[in-house]
Amino acid sequence: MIAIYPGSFDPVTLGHLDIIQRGSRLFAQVIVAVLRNPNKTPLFTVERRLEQIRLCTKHLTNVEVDAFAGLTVKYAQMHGAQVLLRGLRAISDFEVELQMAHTNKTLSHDIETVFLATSNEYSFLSSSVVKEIAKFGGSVDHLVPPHVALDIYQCYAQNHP
Ligand code: COD
Repeated sequence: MIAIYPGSFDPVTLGHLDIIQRGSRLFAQVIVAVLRNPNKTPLFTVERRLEQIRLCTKHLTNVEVDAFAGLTVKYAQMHGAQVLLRGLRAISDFEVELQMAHTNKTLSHDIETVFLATSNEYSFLSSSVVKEIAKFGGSVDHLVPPHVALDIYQCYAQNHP
């Protein structure tokens, strides 16, 4: 079975990576799909995010990393995927994720959303938390892969000389 793991990944965190690793054990192929979203101003370009994710997933032979625009279910259909993989942290995630899963179900009946519960140690972790900490000069070494931490420090050093 092919699963799409769609998201913003701005930037990819150890929480995302945990879902990717566990998903890769459950599905024949996992495609991590980064949304090109013209309505948001991200910290990293889509191309940089693709590189960041590729670097930390290169040991997972059944994981691919790609960018997409438009509807996730259309992208999933184009790739013959049957599953949308998502992570769940808290009740707040549940409301948003359930709405998204139901919406996607109305768009394509054949595609199922599968949720993986966050691992305990990452239950608080989000890309926004990482950016907030880094913005105020804190360390994010324990929250993202090392090469992503370097990118983040560089980015904020440039923004705040
Ligand atoms: N532990 C476990 N899971 C986590 C963690 C963590 N620490 N951190 C994040 N996650 C999970 C999130 O819950 C989510 O499931 C996934 O990882 C990706 O998270 P983000 O924040 O990088 O990405 P999102 O949630 O902003 O992605 C939203 C989409 C891009 C998937 C969505 O907007 C979308 O599908 N857009 C395309 C348009 C579309 O199809 N719309 C119709 C559906 S509403």
